[in-house]
Amino acid sequence: MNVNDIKHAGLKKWIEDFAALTNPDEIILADGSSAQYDELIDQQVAAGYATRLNPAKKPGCVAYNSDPSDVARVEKRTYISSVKQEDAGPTNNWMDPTQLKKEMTDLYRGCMKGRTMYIIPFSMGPLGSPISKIGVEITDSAYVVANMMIMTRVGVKVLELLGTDGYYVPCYHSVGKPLAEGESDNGKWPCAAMEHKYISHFPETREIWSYGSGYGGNALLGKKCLALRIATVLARDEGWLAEHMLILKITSPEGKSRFVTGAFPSACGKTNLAMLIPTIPGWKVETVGDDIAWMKFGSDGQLYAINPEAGFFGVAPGTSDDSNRNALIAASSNTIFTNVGVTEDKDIWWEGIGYDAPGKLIDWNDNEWVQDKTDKTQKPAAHPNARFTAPAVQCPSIAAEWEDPKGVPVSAILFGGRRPKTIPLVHQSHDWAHGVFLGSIVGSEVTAAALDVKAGTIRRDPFAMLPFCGYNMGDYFQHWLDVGHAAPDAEKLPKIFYVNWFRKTAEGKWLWPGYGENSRVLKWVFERCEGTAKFVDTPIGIMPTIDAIDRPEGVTEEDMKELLAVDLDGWINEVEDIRTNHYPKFGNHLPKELAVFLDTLESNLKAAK
Ligand code: GTP
Ligand code: SPV
Ligand code: MN
Repeated sequence: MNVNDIKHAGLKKWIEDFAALTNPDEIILADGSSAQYDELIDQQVAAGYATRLNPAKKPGCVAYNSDPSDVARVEKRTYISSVKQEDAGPTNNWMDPTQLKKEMTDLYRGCMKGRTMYIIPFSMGPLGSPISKIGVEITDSAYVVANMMIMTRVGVKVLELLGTDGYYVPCYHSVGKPLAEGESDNGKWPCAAMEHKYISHFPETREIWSYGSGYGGNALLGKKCLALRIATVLARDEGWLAEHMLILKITSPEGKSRFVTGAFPSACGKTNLAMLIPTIPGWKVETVGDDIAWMKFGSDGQLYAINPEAGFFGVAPGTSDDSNRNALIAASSNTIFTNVGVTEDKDIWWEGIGYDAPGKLIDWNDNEWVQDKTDKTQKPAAHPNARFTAPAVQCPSIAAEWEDPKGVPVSAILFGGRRPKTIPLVHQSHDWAHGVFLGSIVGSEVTAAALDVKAGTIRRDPFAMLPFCGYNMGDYFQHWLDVGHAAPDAEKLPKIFYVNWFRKTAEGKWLWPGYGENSRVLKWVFERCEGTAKFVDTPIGIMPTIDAIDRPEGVTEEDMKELLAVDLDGWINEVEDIRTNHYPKFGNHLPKELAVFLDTLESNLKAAK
């Protein structure tokens, strides 16, 4: 099938108009077939953009290296272009939509010259599910097409669902590097200069316009752009939740299963938690999703979650047989690696993969690289935000329900982030509204997942949604409160917890081993849902008693006391920071209910001192 066979007149005209503007050499429809996928990858390998990996070690896999300037999301170039600036709120970049569209139209003019335009019809969520949303991405990047084919459901079936007049979210994407007559990329990753990169969202008209970057969330527009920024707007209007959350299934030794979602900021452990292998005997964890959850009430009054994605775009460094074996297996075939090291026998390697680099590598900058463990200043072979794009079905821990169109019933929601101090291993809210308060105050050390924010510093990242909310974050807090109020049965609302795997000692060592050992905390969460866990009420919320969570090897009773202590002074500083630097940003969009929770927390802490 090609573009001329498209039966949807509106879609056809939209494609023709953009082709007239961008002037590509040819237009190809992504039909979703594996033959087309293979052909695309072969072309890319032949043109020098990608390296085919050793079929005996990594069958069906390729490795790409990006341009060194194009390695992560660019938050400063990401816009929520609502008609009114107030609707984008204090945490988003804003430009007037008319002006932004004019600037971007000038950039798009002729931008696909010398390139192929691909049309990608895709579904976020299982094909035909009432919760799913359809988008069509137009791109001039074959890398984007191949990634979208793993991350979403792509192809002719989506066009069939659209019929002659079905609704889709229109998504424009260009790498922003037209080729002059006879010019070629010479196998180099094409992208535009930083000041020409735009990741733009028009919430009123539900459009996505992206220009200048080929990497991850900037370019795979189904993920952060559609499934979060545009979906948050749809969710607000339609009474549901679109969230930056993993979804997991946990089963007790007695065979009872519950589903848990968790919102942690980028590169703060969602993929790892979703795929964890419990260290506690008899317990089982399975994976429904690792990055995004869409949640709606079912007719039984329960909140149900679906994973709108079909693959994992996971952080590679730190992924090892010890830390996340399921991810390694998921990414052992039919996977695209970006910005990792490649060995001489065409296998992959990265920092924290669990073994030393075998011989000479080609690093993510295309240079020869030999590991020198005596050189503490040696640059890494893999970029810290290097990623694997792997089909979800290949994950050994994938849950049977992962594609169930009605979703999975959610018993508990976790919030968390990287906090070396103050925030305990786990505490629980008293109810939904108090849980919304906990979500609203989440802070985390910044990671390498975004390019232009300073890694290592702590910033507030409410609900792990700071870079992903498509409207005023104050109104988003209110929407969460409203969802609680609208619940058909408050008793059936998920319980809300705040976790922190990232406490450090004064010497900078992890106080908690994390990874599989996090199953101990999940067990307590499970038991809270059952009503069987041991707990105490504290000034910050409900917490496990010191003996409620079995200690992992290497964690002393002293460590456990520190992990589960309420650090009164630390929390008083926290309150002070929220009061001065965080909440005031939202002005009169801050729900009064949340300001009251902050007052109560402060008086609880002062009373306990
Ligand atoms: P995004 O895909 O960017 O949204 O990230 P994510 O939230 O899925 O993070 P991911 O699970 O990929 O983890 C990111 C980094 O955190 C990796 O380097 C992990 O090794 C590390 N990490 C994950 N879980 C833990 C944990 O429990 N303890 C510690 N210390 N590190 C962890
Ligand atoms: C994140 O940064 O949260 C990611 C990677 O999941 S990206 O798709 O680039 O947004
Ligand atoms: Mn993410």
